Amino acid sequence: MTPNSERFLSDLHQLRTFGAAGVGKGVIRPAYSDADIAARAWLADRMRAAGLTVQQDPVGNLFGLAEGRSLLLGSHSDSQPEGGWLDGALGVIAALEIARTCRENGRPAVSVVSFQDEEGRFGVTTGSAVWSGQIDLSLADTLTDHDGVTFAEARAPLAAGAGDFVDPAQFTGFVEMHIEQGPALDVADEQIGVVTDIVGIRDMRLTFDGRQNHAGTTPMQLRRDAFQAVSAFNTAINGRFQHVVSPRTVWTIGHVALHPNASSIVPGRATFSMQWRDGDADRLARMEAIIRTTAQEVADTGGLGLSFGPLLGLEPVAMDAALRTALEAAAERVAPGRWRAMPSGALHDATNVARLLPVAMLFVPSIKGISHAFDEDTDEDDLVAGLSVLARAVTDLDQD
Ligand code: HGY
Ligand code: MN
Ligand code: MN
Ligand code: MN
Repeated sequence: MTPNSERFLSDLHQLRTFGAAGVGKGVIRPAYSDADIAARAWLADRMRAAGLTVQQDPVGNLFGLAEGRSLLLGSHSDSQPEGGWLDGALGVIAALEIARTCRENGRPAVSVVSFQDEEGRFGVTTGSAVWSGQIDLSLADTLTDHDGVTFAEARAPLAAGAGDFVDPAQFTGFVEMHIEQGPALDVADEQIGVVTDIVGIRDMRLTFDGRQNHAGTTPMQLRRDAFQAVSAFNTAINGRFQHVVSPRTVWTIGHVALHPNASSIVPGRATFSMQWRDGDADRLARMEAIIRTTAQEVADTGGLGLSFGPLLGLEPVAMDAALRTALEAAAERVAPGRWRAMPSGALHDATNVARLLPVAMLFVPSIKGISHAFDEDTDEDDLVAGLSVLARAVTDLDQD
């Protein structure tokens, strides 16, 4: 079975026209934006043209279903607020091409999915988290984005015309192809990564409430400055984490909202995101304790109020041994000596789907290791190598 690499690349480039940023190949296609909805309508048409039955569920996860029991392939087609053209899109379009090729060859049955809000406008991998039961829909509906829009409000226009949640019992397993989003494969000039396990994540919003006041007349010692609290907190946790972390542990304050955010006003409130990731759930818990204690100390010292948003998270997961073996065998045939087994430091829908089905993932290189940025890219040869590995693995699994 040989997938059509020209058709695959053509569809991949067509998908990036939805929300094209006008900077390189970058896209702006956050979950439920007009660009995301338009891209999903186009994808649904492509699924139908491939002979699949389209079903969109109440949160906007888009499935193209084969008849009977099938392997599920896919990823997500929403992007970060500033994203690349391949993060998620690659796995969805590769799935579409494999499903199409399989139908043309008469077998095996392959279904396709594009999960919604993988990039966490509202939570962490929200669409697949709801589908898999990782979080209840009633809880997800209360989550807000950074502008205060709720998940319930964002999905309402889609939910009106949606079908039911797709029954996972019809799938035999899930395989997600993705870009690596880090430098390992590119630096080693390798073409394929077969994922061993995916890190765990914790994500929480914190708010310091101080006293909004005049920036010229308020003496420094009388201030209760919410930004100074964020700054002190950041310095303190960087020090305290050193006793707990491993070289692979990461943490990020990626979003800060100051109120009222003006040069001549001592900020009265600061709400910020705190995210941390590691392969060891105990370490994630120790970091959480440091975060909570440190934030409280900073608040008490500066006379500020402190509140915590809901703690969102996903546990570390290992990939299914049999699916992984199939990907490794296929990788060795397509790219002999130019592949490796490796962990994933990025989160993926596969983490949630692992609650329901055997899952596995394969990576292709990211040039210079760049992702979640407009200049994310991958060599065409590597994109096609990844597609070939996926096709071979799907064929081999069918023969087992
Ligand atoms: O942040 C992540 O790891 C994923 O791309 N959402
Ligand atoms: Mn992704
Ligand atoms: Mn991403
Ligand atoms: Mn290369």
